Amino acid sequence: MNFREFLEWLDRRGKLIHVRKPVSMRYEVAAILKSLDPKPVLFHNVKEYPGWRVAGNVVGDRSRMAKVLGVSEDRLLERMAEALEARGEIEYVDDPPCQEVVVEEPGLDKIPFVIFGERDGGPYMSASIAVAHDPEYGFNASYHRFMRIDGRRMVGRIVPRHLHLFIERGARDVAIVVGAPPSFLVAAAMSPELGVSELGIASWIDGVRYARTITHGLPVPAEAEVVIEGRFTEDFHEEGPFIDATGTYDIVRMERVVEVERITMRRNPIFHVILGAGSEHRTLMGTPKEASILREASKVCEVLDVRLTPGGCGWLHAVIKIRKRREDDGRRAIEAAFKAHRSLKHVVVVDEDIDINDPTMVEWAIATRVQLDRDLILKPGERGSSLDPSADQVSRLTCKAGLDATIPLGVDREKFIRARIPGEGEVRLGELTGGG
Ligand SMILES: [Mn+2]
Repeated sequence: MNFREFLEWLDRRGKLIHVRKPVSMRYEVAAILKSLDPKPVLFHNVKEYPGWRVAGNVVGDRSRMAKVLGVSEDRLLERMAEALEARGEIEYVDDPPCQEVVVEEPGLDKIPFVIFGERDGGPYMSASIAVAHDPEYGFNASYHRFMRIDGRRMVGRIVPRHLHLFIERGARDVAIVVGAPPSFLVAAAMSPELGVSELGIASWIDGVRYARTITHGLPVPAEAEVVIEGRFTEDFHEEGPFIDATGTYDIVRMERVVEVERITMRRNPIFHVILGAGSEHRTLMGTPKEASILREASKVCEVLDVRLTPGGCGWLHAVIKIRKRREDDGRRAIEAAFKAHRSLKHVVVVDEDIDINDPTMVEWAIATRVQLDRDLILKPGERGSSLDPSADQVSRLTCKAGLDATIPLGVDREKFIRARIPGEGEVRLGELTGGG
């Protein structure tokens, strides 16, 4: 399924909100996406960019992500963990839809970049996936926001992961995909080990096929809406501020400038916008990490489920539900979670009777099952997320902590189990007030 087919699928189910009134890419689109979050929205008329449509909040929740992976929601993490291990082939097609329109004199000022907030460093694209090649490690696909500098140049935030390494090793050619097939949106959000291609994972998920970019022959999804072909230059430019997953402004950094060489697109293109700190951002970013934690912690104890919680920005806080068999299962799960997700800051381990989708229940477990001198693991001086304003955002040094909120073994469990009142949950207000 390609990007517009996914929107059509949402539309058939009555989920897609069509905004036909002209809207501005300066604040207005972002404000609407935020107000309607996580509902998917298609903007038919953007004031500054005639001819474009813009879509946001697309893969905005777990059920939509499960649909992309072809499973029910309860199998989402399991399937995602399988995808992380998958090795798919990159197959090419001729005459790809993503090259229906070829712009040889590219002007980034004609592409609907967004201004999200008042302090934004410039107009941004946020659903942009960079494809690059390394002779030893193959093809990599990863999300990077890009800020427009002028008609030919932009600057992206290249966090020190695979693409960063490729550039250090000499890679300069880049293809930036916007409006990718959902399986590619999901695969590019994963962090398989170096040398495992996210492109192969996308084709494993639902058979995505690729086109070769005209300028450099890099593989991009054949049915992508827009492809920006360019090069990383030797120039650096300020990047930021930008509202990131924490909902706070990320700091300004000097980043490498990309020069655009050619733009290709489908006819009547749809530009994808990911709202920073919105549900789509957090779902795409966080769910693959939940799967990584599930996989790693399952090596040391029986893990039933994992969530990166909304209050923890879908990134910094994990809750792990286990079936406890040994006294140190909680501690083992905590250590495994930090190993699986390097940006994780706080993790809470709970028993199987706790609903990990309910923050109140998780807090209740902390309130009634924890003694901090026994159950808290503190890990100062660790390298964590660059997004956390309370940490050192340059060195990324932070204090991590794990909390084992499981019931100790060898105690009277009855003391810890939530008491139930017979008939609770079955009361119908209408029947009580109906009179008679
Ligand atoms: Mn990678």
